[in-house]
Order: sequence, then C-alpha cells, then structure tokens
Amino acid sequence: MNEATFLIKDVRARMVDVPLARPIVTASGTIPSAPLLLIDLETSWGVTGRSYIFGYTPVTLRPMLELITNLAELLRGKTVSPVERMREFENTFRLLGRQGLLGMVISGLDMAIWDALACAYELSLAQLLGGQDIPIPAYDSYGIIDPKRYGPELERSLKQGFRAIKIKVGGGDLKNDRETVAAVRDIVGRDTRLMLDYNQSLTVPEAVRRINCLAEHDLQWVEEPVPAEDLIGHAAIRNACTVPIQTGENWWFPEDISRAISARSSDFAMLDIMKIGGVTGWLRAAGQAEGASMPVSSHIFVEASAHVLAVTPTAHFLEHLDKARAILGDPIKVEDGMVRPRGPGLGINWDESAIARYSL
Ligand code: SMN
Ligand code: MG
Repeated sequence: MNEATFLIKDVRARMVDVPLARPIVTASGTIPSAPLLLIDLETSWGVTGRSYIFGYTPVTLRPMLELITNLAELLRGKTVSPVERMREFENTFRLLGRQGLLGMVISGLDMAIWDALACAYELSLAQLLGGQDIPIPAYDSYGIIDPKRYGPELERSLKQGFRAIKIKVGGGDLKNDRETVAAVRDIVGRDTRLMLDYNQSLTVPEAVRRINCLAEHDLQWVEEPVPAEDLIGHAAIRNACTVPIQTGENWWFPEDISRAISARSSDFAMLDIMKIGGVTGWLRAAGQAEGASMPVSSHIFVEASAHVLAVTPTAHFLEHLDKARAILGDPIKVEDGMVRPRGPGLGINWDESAIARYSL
C-alpha cells in the first residue's frame, strides 16, 4: 500500500439535535437532547471517515461547523496520518491554545481520520491499534433521578446485565442525596457497583461532609465534587475521604492529565475523547495513566471509547450514555453488561432518514 497516495479529499459536517432516552439532568444544568455535529471525511481511496462531536448546547454547533469548514482547507490533499495531522494542529494553534470549541473540533477530526485509516485496512480501530475487540465492562449512566419513579428503569438496566450504575446527585441538600442514594442502593442491591456524580456543584468543605456521610453506601467513586479546574480542592477532598474521587471528563488534551497526576487530585481518570484530543490524545493520556497506576474510564462517546479502552493498559469502565443512538445505523449493543468495540473503524454508520428528521 502506497501511503502517500491515501489523501484527505474533503471534510463535511452536519448539525443535528438528537432525542435522548433519558434527559441528562445534572446539579449544574439539564441537557434535554443531544446537539451533535456529524463529521464525514472523504479520502482519495473512496473510504469515508466518520465521527461525531457533542456540543452540550445547540448554540455551539454553527460556530463548530464553520471551524470545520475552515480547517478543511488545512486538511485537503494531506495524508490520512492522524499523528502528523495532530502535529500540524498543535503547530497551527500553539499561540492561540486549543481548549474549547477548537479543541472539540480538532478531536472530532482526529477521530474521523483514524476511522478512515482503520476502514481502509478493513480493521476495527482497536485492531488497527494492535488490540482486539475485547468486551469492556460498562455502567449505565443516569442523571439526577427520583428513585420512586425510576425503579422499573433501574431494574431494566440490571436485567440488561449492567453490574454498575451511576447516578447524578447534588440537586438538593445532603438529606436529599442520602434519601436518593439509600433508595437506589436498595433497588440495585449490594452486588451492583454504585457511582455518584456531583458535576462540579459543591465547595470543598461541603463535598467532604457529604461524601463522608454517603460512604456507608459502598460507593465505587464520587465524580467531580467541585469545579473541574480546582485540582487543589479535589486533592484536599481525596485526603479527607476514603471514597475514591473520579475526575477527568473536563481535562483538555494530555497536558491536563499530567497536571492532575502532579496535583494528586484524582484516584481515577475519566477521559472524554472529544476533550482529550481524539484517539491520538487518548493514547497519550492512557500512557500517563498507566505510569501513575490510575484506572481509566470513558466519558460518553460509547462507540469510539470502546476501541480505545480495549488498548488502554489500566482500562476500568465504559460509561453507557448512548446519546447518538437515534441517528446511528447500527448502534452499539450491551451484552451481559459489557460493550464490545466493533469495526470497521469506529463502527459508526449514519441512519440518513433519522438525520433528516433531526437536522438543524
Ligand atoms: C455528563 C455531563 C454532561 C453531559 C454528559 C455527561 C456527566 C457524566 O458528567 O459523567 O455522565
Ligand atoms: Mg460526570
């Protein structure tokens, strides 16, 4: 295969707002539907690389669409070589920096380039990276819930084989959290791992008070108790609590995991492939996590994350929050509480009629 002839021809992106099975209700705001930007990267061999990025709110989609249109000029005629393309992005944006919408777009393009490369070799991404399509343990991810109304749904998760459940908390006071966690623990039983997510909503003393009080419910982790940038605050909470602290979904590019490791601010790492720098950024972050003996879980992005977790030395859990399901031709399956990476590439196919329905 002559690599020099495998070139990026063009990049297109489309905006959709996709219905969610469950709204994402957090202590820091609610996301009622999933605003996504769908990326198609066309190559000289006729293979198309596909990925999507998640805007959190629809107001981010048009600016990111414009960024992609402008960045396409940088990519057209270049080889389908994700590491080289990332080096170019790094050089181009050294003075500006890459956090925020630009970082999301760079990560999305990186995923699409890796997808095209793996598809061209007729391999899954996990295989292209030297791994296998091994099943990854997954947890089912809920928002802030009223356990009285959500009993049947939680039981459905257990019937699907999930042996781990995450709920978001912090919507009210500690009494509220205690009642919710006790009721959910009752429904899911002693043998199910239970994770909590505060979505950056507390102060350090309040986090210590709440986490130490909730510890009796045997928690797998408590996520982002204070604002994500507050590494010193997270480190202080870790020192004062026995429950492991999970952070990472707001780390931008591999530099941020270096900072977190140095600050000892997290027991676990939860990488978001759209913020950590795509597949290229994930692999670099996963190497650092291995060096720090830190378990790595994924944040949303179920399809791409299954592949990179399959080659992550300290892989822990895949988050099952299937926000793109309604526009995918062949959405992922959960079997016995596990998700298996599936090719070719990232395994992303569009359902064009659903895209037309949810198009913005
Ligand atoms: C989360 C927040 C916002 C969107 C999706 C998911 C969350 C999580 O913090 O960990 O699931
Ligand atoms: Mg979270």
